[in-house]
Amino acid sequence: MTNRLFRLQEKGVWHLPFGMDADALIGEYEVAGQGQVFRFFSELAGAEQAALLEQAVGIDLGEVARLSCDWQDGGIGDEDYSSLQPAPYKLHPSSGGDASQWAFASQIGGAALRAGRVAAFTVAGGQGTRLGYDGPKGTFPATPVKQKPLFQLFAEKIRATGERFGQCIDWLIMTSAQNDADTQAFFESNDYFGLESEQVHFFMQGLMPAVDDSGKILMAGKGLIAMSPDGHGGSLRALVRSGHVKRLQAKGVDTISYFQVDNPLVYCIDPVFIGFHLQERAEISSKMVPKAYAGEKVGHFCLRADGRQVVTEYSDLPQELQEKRDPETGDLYFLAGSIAIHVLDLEFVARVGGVEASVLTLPFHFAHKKVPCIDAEGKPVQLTEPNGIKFEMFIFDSLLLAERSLIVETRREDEFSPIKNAIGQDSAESSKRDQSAQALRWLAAAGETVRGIKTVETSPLFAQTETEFVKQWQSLNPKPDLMDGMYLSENVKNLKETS
Ligand code: UD2
Repeated sequence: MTNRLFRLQEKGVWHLPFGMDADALIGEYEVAGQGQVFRFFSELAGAEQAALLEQAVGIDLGEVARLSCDWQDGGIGDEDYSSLQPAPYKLHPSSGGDASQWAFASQIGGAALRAGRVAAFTVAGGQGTRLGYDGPKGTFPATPVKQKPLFQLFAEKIRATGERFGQCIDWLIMTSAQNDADTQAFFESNDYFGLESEQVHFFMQGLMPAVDDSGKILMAGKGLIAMSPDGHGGSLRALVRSGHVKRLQAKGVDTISYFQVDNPLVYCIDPVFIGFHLQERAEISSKMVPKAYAGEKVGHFCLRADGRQVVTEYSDLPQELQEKRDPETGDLYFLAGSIAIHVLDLEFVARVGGVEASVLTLPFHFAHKKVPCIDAEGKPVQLTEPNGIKFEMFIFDSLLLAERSLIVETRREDEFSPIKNAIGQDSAESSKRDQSAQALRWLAAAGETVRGIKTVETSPLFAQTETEFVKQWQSLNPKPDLMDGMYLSENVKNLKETS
């Protein structure tokens, strides 16, 4: 069924796709035991009726019924965790990996970038509830000196990589119904942060209805189904449905560099990572860092007894396994933490996200949450505890569907310091500190003494890696004075912030 309702009213009957009319759709809901969705239909104005029908026609009632049964049967949490082993990964040179392999991978990735085979992809549909920020998370001020919003930082990284490899790199941004308009307006009012508007592509992720414990679809209002985003795993479906997979394939793109909206340190398009991915002919590749501590809120890369790699989320892996140590090294046994950076093969996206992918779809996870809703009288329910189940797909579950996958180590200080919480760990404060620390390490690598300096920011247009930085810095003549609050821009202006 398509999401689009033909907005045609003839003799009082709303005509739906494939010859289905409103009465037939309402009948379908009744047969499925979901008649409550249309309980107040006759009280609604014409436009409200149309809006409800449009919402209803996009819901796959069979899928909702199946998921509700799964939830009632205890969810998908029947994994045999005791048989899990740590997944193997490619060691970073700083951990003993072979530096020559990394150099070779960089050449392969660089060639793919020069050939225009790579697009960038950000999932930005989340609501940022933990951060307590009112607005799309990508608009959040994230950098230590300039307070650049996350979207600007990523735009500059993509621009820098594009300039380096002589390509106008496409950037796909997945939004959700809640933040799409604000996100697009933000880019427009900021002139796309130096990118061409044609290279930035927004599309909305899908929605799923929330249900109560008995599988009944909850209503947010008399004419409004309680819907919520279908998780970042929904991006695969949305990429296909939005037409971007076909469009990218037509222009010769076959590789997508995926990252989340919350991590200012991410190397958005890493030639080495892309090179490894292509060399291994992987369908999905993932970056890992050794977990900082047992309870760190990241997924764990594990190997199942059938040889498949999986990510087991922090909320699923039993605590004793999260804390288990390797008796020989003393390291955490499940050391490899997922930082949600992937490279995806576009054919794989088409296969897993395609409409015909009934067998090959991602599983849904269940979140028991407080879902604002109305009761049988149409009155708002006062919620004291979770009343509903939300369904979400996770991108990393596509590992289970991949013929070939790869995990590559990166250094936390180079690439992972997300902004998730208002204060403390993984907050703007901790991330800004880590961004400054990176710039200071790069200055030290360039031979400078950085004692007494705490806050420094480097524009991605100046350098994106330590190697680039050292080269750039050494080419500066004269060099700027080192000082706290220094900003190294594209052309090394405005070195000292005044505000
Ligand atoms: C995610 C991973 C975790 C680890 C961590 C690293 C999950 C379930 N867990 O944890 O294993 O890798 O990140 O930082 O992903 N998003 C959407 N649409 C949605 C939901 C989320 O676009 O419907 C985006 C969201 O905007 C953000 C990203 O997905 O960019 C992560 O979402 P999250 O904050 O819910 O994930 P988190 O921090 O629990």
